[in-house]
Amino acid sequence: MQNKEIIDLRSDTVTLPTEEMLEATRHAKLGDDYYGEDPTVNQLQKMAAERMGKEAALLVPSGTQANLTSLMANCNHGELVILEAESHIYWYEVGGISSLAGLLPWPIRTSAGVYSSEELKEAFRPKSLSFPDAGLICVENTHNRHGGTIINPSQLKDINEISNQNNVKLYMDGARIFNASTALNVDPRELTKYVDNLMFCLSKGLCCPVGSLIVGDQIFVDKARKIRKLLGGQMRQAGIIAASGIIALEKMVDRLKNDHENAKILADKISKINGIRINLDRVQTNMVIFQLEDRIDGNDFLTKLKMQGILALSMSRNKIRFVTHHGIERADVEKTAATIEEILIETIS
Ligand code: TLP
Repeated sequence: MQNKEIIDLRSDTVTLPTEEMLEATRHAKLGDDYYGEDPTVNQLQKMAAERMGKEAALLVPSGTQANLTSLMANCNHGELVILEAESHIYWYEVGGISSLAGLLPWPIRTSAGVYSSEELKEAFRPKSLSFPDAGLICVENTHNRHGGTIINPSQLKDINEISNQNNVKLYMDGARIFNASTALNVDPRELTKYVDNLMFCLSKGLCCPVGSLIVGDQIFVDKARKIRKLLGGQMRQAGIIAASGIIALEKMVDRLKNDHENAKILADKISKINGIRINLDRVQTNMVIFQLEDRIDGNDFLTKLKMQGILALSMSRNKIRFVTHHGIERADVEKTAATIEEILIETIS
């Protein structure tokens, strides 16, 4: 049970499995997935591949492992990977891209998480004895540190053209791809058709306790399976994880629009509060990122918020993130906005 004393807006990763998920876990048919014999895992992987319009899928424990495995399956050691400067792979994955995968991250700074064609073309340097070969372009959809912003199909199409022209693959960290497709009101395949492969997470807005899926063509997924084993991610009766994943894909996607509505309401309310700077155009899915003016101490603000039972995440100095999810209702965002106003009136006066 979610602790309703606390309004936890730090992340959608704090969501708990639903009763239906727990029930499905209890009754899941199991087998040893090393031998490909867990029927529940097989069912989930098949569903995931279909939902994303690709040949095959592979269940891994976490989004971080999905990204690392995919980087290694897509690239040769020593190659260069073009990624966004605020991307999760670059910021939050302990540098596994270089320390474990042996790849050179080549970050491009963008304004909202999407490369323009010019920005991307410039990242490709001419072939030279001195330069490493480019192995991959990564995109993140939705983009976490840019505030849950969406890369739409036409932008993906442009990026895809440049990846083809340069003969490198295109990979999507689609941890929250269903937030993107729900907000755009399109089938996720409208987004995935432009990338070679991707991963998406079950353990965020979809409420599963564990799990991410790597999706792509059969050759890529077979390669990823071996790398998963290398990284210690081969599981056995993983049907106990997959059972929740099946419920997530069947039942938890449509409700993401509630989270998006709540995020918009929250953003709208706090945009009117003195001391806060927020770009409402960036509030496209379930995240609300805002900046506190310099005269306010961000840590002090978070402590006061916590004392009122509200948790948020610091993204950098005075930059705060709220994420709406299954455990957050309309009344919670209203209470949050009112509490922020009280704290800032007291702090500024
Ligand atoms: N993101 C977490 C934190 O690590 C910041 C969060 O609370 O948002 N890709 C993206 C775009 C992500 O946002 C995350 C998790 C991951 C990958 C990694 O997933 P996990 O946590 O399952 O390793």
